[in-house]
Amino acid sequence: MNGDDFIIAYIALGSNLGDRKAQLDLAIELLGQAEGIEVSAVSTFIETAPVGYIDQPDFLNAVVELQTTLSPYTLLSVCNSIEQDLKRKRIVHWGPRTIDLDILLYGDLVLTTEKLTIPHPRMLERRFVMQPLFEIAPNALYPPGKRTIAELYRAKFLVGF
Ligand code: GSY
Repeated sequence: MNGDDFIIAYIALGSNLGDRKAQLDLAIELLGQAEGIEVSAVSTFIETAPVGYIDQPDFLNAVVELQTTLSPYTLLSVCNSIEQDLKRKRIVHWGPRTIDLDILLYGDLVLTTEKLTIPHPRMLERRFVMQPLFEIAPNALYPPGKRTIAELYRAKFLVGF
């Protein structure tokens, strides 16, 4: 990536069908190959029980840190294209699978539109997001209040810390 004007963004990834690790690996590789994106950190992949609709297989979840010159909407398009690419390949290669890529944070941007909400509206309540995010970015700031991810993670998930 050329130029110095990049934004640090965080993306959550989750897969719960097929070869989950291969799908996360491929999604991260495709993110890194996209014009205007450099992957600067990758969390541990963690196995998590489904949240919300619980009658489905366990997930493999991760969070990546990006340095990007893309706008939030272009970054969303890249994420959606990678999801679609991986879902299409399913038919040919590996059997059923799914992958989700969600933008969590994009610098200090706060955005609420029909298409995109940043920070991600449910990230703070999701351990499968906050744990890997805390691992790679404890000092990242959650806008607009600007508490750190470490503070928010500990307050919600490490009671008594
Ligand atoms: O986009 C989130 C997809 N998802 C997940 C997930 O990634 N992990 C876990 N543990 N539960 C989930 N429920 C949904 S929906």
